Amino acid sequence: RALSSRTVQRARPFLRPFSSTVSQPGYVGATQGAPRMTTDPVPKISMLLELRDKPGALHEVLRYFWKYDLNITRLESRPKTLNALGEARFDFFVDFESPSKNSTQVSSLLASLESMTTKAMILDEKDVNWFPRHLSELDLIANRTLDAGADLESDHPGFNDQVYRDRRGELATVAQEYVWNESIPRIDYTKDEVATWAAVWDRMEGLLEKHACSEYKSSFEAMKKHCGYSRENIPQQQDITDYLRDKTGFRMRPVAGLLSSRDFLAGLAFRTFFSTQYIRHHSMPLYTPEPDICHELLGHAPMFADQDFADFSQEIGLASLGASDEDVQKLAWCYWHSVEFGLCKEDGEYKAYGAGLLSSFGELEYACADHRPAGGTEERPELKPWDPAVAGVQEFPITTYQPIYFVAESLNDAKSKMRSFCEGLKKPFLSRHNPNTDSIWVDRPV
Ligand code: HBI
Ligand code: FE
Repeated sequence: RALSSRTVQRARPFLRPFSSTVSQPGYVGATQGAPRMTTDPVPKISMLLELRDKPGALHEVLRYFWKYDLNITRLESRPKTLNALGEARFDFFVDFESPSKNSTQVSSLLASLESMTTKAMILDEKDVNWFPRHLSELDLIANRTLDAGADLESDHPGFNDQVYRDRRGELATVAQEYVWNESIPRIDYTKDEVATWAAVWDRMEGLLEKHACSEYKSSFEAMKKHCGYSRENIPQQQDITDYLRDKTGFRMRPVAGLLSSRDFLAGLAFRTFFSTQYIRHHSMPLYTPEPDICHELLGHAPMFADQDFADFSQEIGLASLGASDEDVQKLAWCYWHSVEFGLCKEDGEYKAYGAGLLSSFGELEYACADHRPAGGTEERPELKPWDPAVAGVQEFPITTYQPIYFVAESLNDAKSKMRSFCEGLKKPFLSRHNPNTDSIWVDRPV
């Protein structure tokens, strides 16, 4: 069994003072070289190695540091959960002295380690993108909307309606002025707005009963009781937040419009869902080209009352913090194929847990209806088992129904597959959320 951090840090705390002396200048570690008596600190390189959990795995790897005369100053291990194939792995963080990461010794070391590790990388702090560390720092990203929140495209149903445009401007301002520790302003929705909400409600209610997953249905019922969900009333974000915070610690936060994937996913790391407050144009109550309150409150909000789903969403958010652009895209595509369009199995039937489905009467039916081969020429979507490695690179259309849906065995299965996938991403540090301080804890300096 590979050395576990528990063995080192808990069972033998007395070893700690000794291990720290290893990094003192002048100490001769496991190198063959002559003792160095200089007091100049030698530059250090940090490396992440992922190893299979088997006897001797660490020993095999460490030999090469010795072989290339690289002096190790710190060694830390961290067990990982089983990967998709059920294999146990360990991450090892190794610091060693070297004047440059481009030296021949370091290149030789990397080349040698390639074949005996499942991942070997130099951790370069300059590569880490900035990310919020505390809930209050969501204020710094909340207004970086891609559109201004109120500028409508010429093909938007409300483009020629000045009253609608003014209202959009007003609600955009409410969102832009919101500060993280205030309570969320209550919106006094107009009669017309409530009528649009009711039109969507009437079309969705029966379909949700038939095709929504059981977690959604029970939360939805509870939210009718506790947060003002009804066909005559558009619920308020603060009431939903109060309810969700008791259930799963999730909260809503107003946003004026679309955020970049990176900014939007960062909110999820803090169990925060950026939610619009405006409603679609009344001329087309069953269509919206952008997220609106019907999508956020009917599609997303009830799902965040489920613990597995809440954890699943936060998992994507935590993985996105400081990730490369490439990995953020993968996570955004996973989000799309799950949080927006995910299906799960329930007693042999396909049920929706994705908000894009739960708020679209046409597509909900299309995605969940009988999946036996159609008799005629009717188009049928393809179903694939939920696998983040596949979903993360699966392209999708945004203006038509999805040609492919990913099906999870359960929300718990969706979560554990997501967790293993996130652990496999090349990220030089691990981030966790501390709900007591609303901050992100990172396991090494970045
Ligand atoms: N921004 N405001 C907002 N709402 C979303 O639902 C949203 C977003 N930005 C990106 C996004 N969704 C997803 O499509 C993924 O890119 C994460
Ligand atoms: Fe959405």
